[in-house]
Amino acid sequence: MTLFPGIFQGPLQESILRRAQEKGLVEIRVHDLRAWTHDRHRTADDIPYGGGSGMVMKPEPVFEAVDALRQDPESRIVVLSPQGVPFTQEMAGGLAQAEHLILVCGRYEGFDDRIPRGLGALEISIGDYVLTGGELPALVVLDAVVRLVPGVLGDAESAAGDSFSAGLLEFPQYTRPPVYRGLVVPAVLLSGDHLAIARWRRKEALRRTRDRRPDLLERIRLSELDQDLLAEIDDEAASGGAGMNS
Ligand code: J9Q
Repeated sequence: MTLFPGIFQGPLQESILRRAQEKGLVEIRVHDLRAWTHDRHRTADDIPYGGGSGMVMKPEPVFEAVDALRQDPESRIVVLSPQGVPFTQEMAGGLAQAEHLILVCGRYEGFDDRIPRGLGALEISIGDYVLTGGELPALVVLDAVVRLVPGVLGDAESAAGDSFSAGLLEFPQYTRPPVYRGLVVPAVLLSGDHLAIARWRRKEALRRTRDRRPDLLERIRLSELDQDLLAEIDDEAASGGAGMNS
């Protein structure tokens, strides 16, 4: 449910979201909230009680839309909002189990708080940045959820998808050609030594994760090998590795 249904037209008609619908695995409908307004100006928002700047989404259109669209008590209602709980892969997995989801998009200043409270909605944020509305967050949630619906991904794609949930960032990937504009593919990947490749990949995944997402590294249990690999990385830095001159 949105005040800007046009935003959804492109993304729903490409790639995985398109294929999932074509295969009949999901049905996605976009509803204009203004269809549930009753005044001449099709008013969906109003000034905040208590004063302040900006406008607040009115409860009536949202409640009436949900009343009309709710299929059964099992329908899960999601409100996209900067005040929501952070969206995770785990939540995507939970939402993918639902028979029916209703995603409610609002504009920036937010909803009358009776909307999420009264609807028993799950309030979700996709991250800490300022956006103009919940439409792009809703598409993010939709993409993450739909690809977890059984049958949506091919076998190759499903197998590959697992690695983020393993808790580390992905290792660096390369494809042909072996040298491009003077940039080389690490020699080990061309060596055919599968054990050495697996070790290199684990090491680079650890390096990246510690550099870029130390929060992730703290959440997983490191094996003896992992600890050795991290120690090797530290030694490289000490003895003048990448980024050091001389
Ligand atoms: C509705 N910034 O931001 C991050 N997750 C959701 C949002 C959001 C926003 C504005 C309006 C949702």
